[in-house]
Amino acid sequence: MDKKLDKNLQQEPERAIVVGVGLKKDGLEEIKESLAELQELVETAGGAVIGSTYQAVESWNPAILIGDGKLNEIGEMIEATEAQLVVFDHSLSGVQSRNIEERLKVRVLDRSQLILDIFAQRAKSYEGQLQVELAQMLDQLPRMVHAWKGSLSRLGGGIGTRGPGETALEIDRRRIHSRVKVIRNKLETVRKNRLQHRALRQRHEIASFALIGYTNSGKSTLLNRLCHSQVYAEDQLFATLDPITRKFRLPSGASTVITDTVGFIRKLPHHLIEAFKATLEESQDADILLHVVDLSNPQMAKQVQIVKELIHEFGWDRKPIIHIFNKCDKAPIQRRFEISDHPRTFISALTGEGIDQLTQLMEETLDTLQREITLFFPKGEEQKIFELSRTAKILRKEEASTGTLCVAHLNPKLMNIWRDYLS
Ligand SMILES: Nc1nc2c(ncn2[C@@H]2O[C@H](COP(=O)(O)OP(=O)(O)OP(=O)(O)O)[C@@H](O)[C@H]2O)c(=O)[nH]1
Ligand SMILES: [Mg+2]
Repeated sequence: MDKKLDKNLQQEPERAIVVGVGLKKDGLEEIKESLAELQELVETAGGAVIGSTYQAVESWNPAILIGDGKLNEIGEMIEATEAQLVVFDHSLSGVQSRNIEERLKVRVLDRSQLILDIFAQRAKSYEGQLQVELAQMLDQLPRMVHAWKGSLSRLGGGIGTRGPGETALEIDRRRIHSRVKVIRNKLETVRKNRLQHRALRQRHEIASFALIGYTNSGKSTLLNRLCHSQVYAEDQLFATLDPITRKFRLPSGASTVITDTVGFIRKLPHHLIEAFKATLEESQDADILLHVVDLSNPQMAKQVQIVKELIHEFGWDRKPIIHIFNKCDKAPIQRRFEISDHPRTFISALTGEGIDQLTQLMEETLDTLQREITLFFPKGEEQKIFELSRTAKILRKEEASTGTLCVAHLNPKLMNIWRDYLS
């Protein structure tokens, strides 16, 4: 399957060398796994990986991140392979990228910049594009500060060296700051619109699920399977960027919605998380999270851990989570025994295996969610209140001239049954 983006199909892919780097104390395994993923990211961005190397360091080198010898070795690789780009699997400060670029004489990127580049290519919606631009600006700002400090120390500072550099930098920084402000304002407007839509949905008390999980785990494929939709699902990282919501009917007939959103990845740039807050809010509002895991991926355990850490960071721990182990069709059966998460289900979004059990589990989990709901029974229909009291707990009743207001504990299934009376 072609992993490149349409835009790059016509062009010669950029020739890249990827460099894994980590601290010795974290172990080589982590460096290698993350590097394999970086390679996929480069391919997703439209590049061709023609060389790869890694180093475990005792501590970070503030000037060039890695060891001097390693950098020379990369220089030799570039000569031998005619690489045009070197991508580091760790964030680089402004000083570090500039020093490395000077030494290697090719373009240098770090993992964050690469992910941002993919996002920039993927963003289709107005909001998505604004979010990516914001992330890029936020990513650039600290690099500029460091580059400036670095250049001062390199020049030895002093009279005559500071003025122009500082002014140029200050102008650039001010320009970025004001652009950041403009984008934030625009995003706020989009967000308000979105909130209005959501409020409407909540007024109708439609229960909602959010698909979350590591990138490429099969979230969009599952959405398509459940909702008979045809959203973009591909064997590439970050196929989905903009959140998509589709209607979904539970086996009992209750109407719900499912939202699919951007996938997670290790070392996700923090600016991206901040910029994508609005998108992530869609998941934040869901009643139940559907954590989709690629059971067939050799790095499954690590991927689950990353997603759990992010769930914690976003404060979603208190939401009910269904763990969905996907790609059963191609995972070795014994992998199922490595799992301890509950509630869980094993499926294949591709073949449809286990989908009935999943929808059953979604229904059962929703049933456990009770909410305080206000219903209104017009004059003449008060006998319905007795009917309601047989299946739901009525908390309060208030008589008015036109009918009776009732506050009751309802689960989504009951909400659906009583939808005509929801006030
Ligand atoms: N064999 C197999 N492949 C699957 C299954 N589910 C999804 N895939 C494949 O996995 C790849 C990724 O699927 P997506 O649905 O795009 O994954 P995603 O989680 O939405 O990915 P992002 O949007 O990139 O975060 C596609 O090539 C799917 O065809 C499955 O159950 N079995
Ligand atoms: Mg997707």
